[in-house]
Amino acid sequence: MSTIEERTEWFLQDRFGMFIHWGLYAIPARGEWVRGNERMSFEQYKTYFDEFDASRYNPRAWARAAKAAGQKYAVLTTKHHDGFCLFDSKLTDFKATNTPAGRDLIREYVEAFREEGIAVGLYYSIIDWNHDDYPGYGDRIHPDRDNEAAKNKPIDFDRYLTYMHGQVRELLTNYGKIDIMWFDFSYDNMTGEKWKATELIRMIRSIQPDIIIDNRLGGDIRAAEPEEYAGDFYSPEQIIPPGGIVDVNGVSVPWEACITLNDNWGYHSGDNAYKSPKQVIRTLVECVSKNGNLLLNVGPDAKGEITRESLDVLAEVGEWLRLNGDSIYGCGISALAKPEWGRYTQKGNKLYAHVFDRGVGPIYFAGLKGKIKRARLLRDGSELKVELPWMAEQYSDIEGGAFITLKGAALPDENDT
Ligand code: FHN
Repeated sequence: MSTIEERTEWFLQDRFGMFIHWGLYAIPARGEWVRGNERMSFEQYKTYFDEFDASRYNPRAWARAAKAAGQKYAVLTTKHHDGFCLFDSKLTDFKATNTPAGRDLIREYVEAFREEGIAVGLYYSIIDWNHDDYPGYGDRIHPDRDNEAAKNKPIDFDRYLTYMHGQVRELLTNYGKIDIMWFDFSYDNMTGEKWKATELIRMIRSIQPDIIIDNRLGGDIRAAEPEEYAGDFYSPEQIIPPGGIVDVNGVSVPWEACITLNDNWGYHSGDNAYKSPKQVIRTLVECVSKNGNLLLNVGPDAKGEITRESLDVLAEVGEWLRLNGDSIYGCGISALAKPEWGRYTQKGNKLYAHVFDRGVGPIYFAGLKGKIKRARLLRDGSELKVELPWMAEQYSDIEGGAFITLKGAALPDENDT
């Protein structure tokens, strides 16, 4: 069997992906937790099932938007906590092929993104409010079990696990090569073997040996001997871990920060808090400067369209990456201390300087005296005169990430001035 390093090599090269949360919840347009938060009964929620027509769903347009944004992989929700399946599962009737949409939305997604050369990931919620044998948890009990009688309804959790494992098998058998399996999420004592996670992981790897899997079945990828189900990458959410993520030996582990483009995962009609292109670029640079990936989320509307606001931000980020992508793809952490004015990313002996907070006067490069072979502005390839330790005045702002070729791969000594 391949190692985590072998399986994640392409993933750590690609660095930037598109997360997509889409489903029935886009109709009420109050986020993907709307059924749970508002304790909707099945009957209430089924009204959305009966009208879901995906009439403007065009996954090729989604794939082109991701490509234009410089995103090299994507992860789409196949089933969220509400239990609604975007794929033609033989194990349930609560699926897109039984709605007015009448289509296997996952098949179309996989085909469209592959045709655009984008790696495909599938998100699958191990929480399922729609399944009679799923217990719900904590104060987020199963929406249908909000009353005393329902709360004490007998369930057969093993029957739920047979269903859950069966659907994962369907997803990894029926749609060709899948690059990422993105589970969501373990909690409290519902973790690890409570999901029969070892059995599940072994089944997955027997069907798709090269697939990479996130860490949300439980276990700890940072442990000296991680559980078999601990996955291949860590998935911090709405946060960039301050020092990146390392194992007990201080060695970086693969990680990916999943972050919303506005404030919601699923479509929310009142949410206009979109991050600016510059904020997204800085977030991406920060992730890569700490050896991490960024999975940036969009929530398409009830008809299947990514919002105009999202598309505009993605397009501008893509233009920056068109000019500066060498400082992101295949790059990672530098041994140099973080400079006051921004961040470094590095690939071999190429150091990339991202200036975020330029003070007055020239830019100071601590520790690089006598270490630089040449310096260029990525945006236009122009030469940067570097009278070390100062960078000449003409260097401007983040849109022009610079690269500096270090003499040999030797990194400067910390005490160099
Ligand atoms: O509850 C979900 C939430 O709706 C969303 O899917 C995020 C994305 O990572 N995961 C869970 C919250 O951690």
